Parts: sequence; C-alpha cells; structure tokens
Amino acid sequence: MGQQTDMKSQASLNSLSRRKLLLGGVGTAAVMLGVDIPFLSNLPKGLQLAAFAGDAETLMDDETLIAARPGMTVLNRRPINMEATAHLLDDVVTPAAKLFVRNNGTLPDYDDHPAEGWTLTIDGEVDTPLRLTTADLRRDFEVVKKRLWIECGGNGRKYYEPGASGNQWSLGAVGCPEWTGVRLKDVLNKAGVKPSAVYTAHHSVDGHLSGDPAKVPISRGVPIDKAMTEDCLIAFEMNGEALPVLNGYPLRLIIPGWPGSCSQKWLKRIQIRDKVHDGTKMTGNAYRMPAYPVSPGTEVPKEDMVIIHEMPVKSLVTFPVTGSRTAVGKAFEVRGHAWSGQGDVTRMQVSVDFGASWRDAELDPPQNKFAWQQWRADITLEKAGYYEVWARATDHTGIAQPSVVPGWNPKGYLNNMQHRIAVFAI
Ligand SMILES: Nc1nc2c(c(=O)[nH]1)N[C@H]1C(S)=C(S)[C@@H](COP(=O)(O)O)O[C@H]1N2
Ligand SMILES: [Mo]
Repeated sequence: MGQQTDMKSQASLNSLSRRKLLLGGVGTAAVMLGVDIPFLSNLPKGLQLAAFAGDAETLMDDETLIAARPGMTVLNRRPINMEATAHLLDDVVTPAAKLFVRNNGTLPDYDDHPAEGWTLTIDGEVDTPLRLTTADLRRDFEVVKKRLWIECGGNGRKYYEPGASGNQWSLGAVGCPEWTGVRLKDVLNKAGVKPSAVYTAHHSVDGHLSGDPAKVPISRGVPIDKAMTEDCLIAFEMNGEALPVLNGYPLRLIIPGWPGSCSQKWLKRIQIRDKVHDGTKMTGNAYRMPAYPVSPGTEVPKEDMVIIHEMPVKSLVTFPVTGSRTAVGKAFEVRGHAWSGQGDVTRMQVSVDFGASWRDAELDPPQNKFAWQQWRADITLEKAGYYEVWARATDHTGIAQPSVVPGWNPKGYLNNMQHRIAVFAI
C-alpha cells in the first residue's frame, strides 16, 4: 500500500500532462514512478509494469480518462457520460476506448478505497455473510469469461417526443466487451441465500454529485431469481485487462439482458433483501415503464409504473458509416450487431426502400448467451441517388424492432427503433 501512495504523490508532483503519461506508454513509466528503470529496454513489448497493472488509471484525472476515448461523444463531464457513434462500434468485442460510460456521480476516491485490498461484502438474507477480496473471488470460485452486451436503459432517449429529462443518448450507449469474473450465483450460494430473499441491493463507493457523503448516486438491485441465473457475473476484467476505472475498477456486476443500471460498478456490497430494494434510482419513475401503453406526454400514476426487466430486441448498422458513397451497380457489405434481453435474435433483415420490402441478412449465433450477434448483407444499388439502409432484428419470441419510436414513456426508456443509415449511390 505504501508503494501505491508513493506512486500517487510522485505522479502528482511531476508536471507532465497526465494525458502524455497515458499515451506515452511504458517509456514514460519511469517518470511516473519517479525512479529510473535500469532494465527497461529488456521489458518485452506490450508488457505492462507490474507496479501499474490495473492501477495506472486511478492516478489520472477525469479529463485524462475522457481524452483516452477519442471520437466518443461526451454528453456530460460531471458526471462523466459518453457514448459511441454507431460506426465506432464495428468491433465484435468492444474495446474500452469505444465503450460508453454512464456515471451518476463522481469517481470513487481510490485513496480512501484502494483497489488493493478491495473487499466485497455479501450480507442481508444469507446464512453466512461473506467478505471477499478480489483474490478470494479468483481463488474460491470458478473464473469464467463471457461476452456480454451492456446497454443503458435510456439509450435512444433523444428521439422521444415530447422529450424526457436525462442524458440525451442517441444510439451509442451500448457495447459488448468480454468480461472475466465469477458467477454471482456461485458467490450467493456460498453465502447461502435464505428463503426470505426477494431482491438484491447493490452498493458502491462512487460519490454523490452534491458531495454529501450520506447520499449515493445509484443503488439498484434485481429479483433474486435473476441474480441466481447462470449469466450474471461479478467481473474483475474487461477484454483481458483490469476493468477500466470508468467502467468500475476493480469490481463490478454484469447483469446481462437488463438495463445497464443493474450492473453496479465499483461494487463493494451486495445486500440480500426480503423486499424489493428501495435504493437510489429504484423508486419514482427511475427505470420504470408504464404498465400499459400511454399517449405521449401522459402523466402516469406512480402505482402504474413498473420496474424494467429485459431490454428489447435491437440492432445497429456499424458499417458503412452513415453518409457513405457507393458505386452504382456494385455490391457493398453492410454489417452490424443485434441483441435482445429476451434471448437470441433469430432473424435480421435489411431494407433499402424505406421499409417497403425486406431481405434477410446473414446472422451469426451468439458466442455465448447475451453476446451480441453479428450480421451482414451484400447490397447493390442499381440507380444513382439517395438511399437509406434500414436494419431490423427479430428475436426468438417473434418480436421485431419498430420502424418508428416505440411506446412513449415518461423517462424515455427502451427506444429500440430500427437503425437507419444514409447511402449515396454515385
Ligand atoms: N456505482 C455505479 N454503478 C453504475 C452506475 C453508476 O453511476 N454508479 N451507472 C449505471 C448505469 S445507469 C449504467 S447504464 C451502467 C453503465 O456502465 P458503463 O459505464 O460501464 O458503460 O453502469 C451502471 N452502474
Ligand atoms: Mo443507464
């Protein structure tokens, strides 16, 4: 611990811009450590210094962390909220630099809560409360790796009319990294869930924007049945590296298929409750939808607002970028991803005539349950002019994406309207 504190003070002493430190890689590591590294030239290329593994980002300020995701659209800096544009999301496995960030508060203070020695407490309606370090998790439970998409419940909010308050996400508050962690259910089984268990409650150490330590930015939970499914993870790695600070370093939940808000970052405690959790953003209209369709602008009685569970079927066109040009009469590839909180996507279709006719695209099965699926289609435009490619996914329940904004709701959640890109044939 002493060494980490030293590193921090060294880092804050030196006058180099932190962005340079970040982008400079290992060469600037000596500057950051504040000491010479005699054998630095022997360090195999691509290998990080052990002193930095995972911790380097905790030394960086918000602006440096934002700058490390170039091309992302920054909606807010306090709290940090940033999203990708569709064509940035072309990778099958979303790299950290292209993953959206949705913070409700300020980043944890890693001086008060150092990653080394970080513990996760499991308590409440369990037989044996547990307190586990990341090392305990790795040692005592099966470590699994899964590609799981995560999407903010408010992705697409911007297109609702009348508009809803909250981040005006367009399409890019979604991504599908590969997570390494342990199954939430294995950990809960070790603690022994009592028959009285109804809901989980997730607790973290990010700060409330007001600065009031008694307030928390977000604390959500899920029904115990969802928590006990095969696919929920307590994750400590993303894409084979320690979690990025912005995405929950050193520990987070991934509750696949449900709104991203269930996937608590900087996870410190999972409390098992004997009733539906009433933490911050569990009550009021937060992450709730009207129990029945309402006309735009309706004020829905509180008791008719229900907690969102599964996210709807959705897809993106990630290539080509909207506004691209293509040669008349020559085939070009259109591709992207599709996903659904209900399970697998079973059909993917594209239209180039504003939805009048559709043809099937090729669709891959998911790498694992809740991994987004890749699709592609070859398209030939026979006449010069302006076209739009519309993409439509259908999931195994037979539900397809709508061509227009779906059911209006007070907080602008669950917009799974078809994605459209413009293409000029010349
Ligand atoms: N502790 C904590 N966990 C959190 C949040 C937060 O603000 N604080 N935001 C939630 C919301 S609303 C979403 S959509 C996801 C976003 O995950 P990401 O920032 O890693 O993409 O994290 C969730 N977990
Ligand atoms: Mo979210």
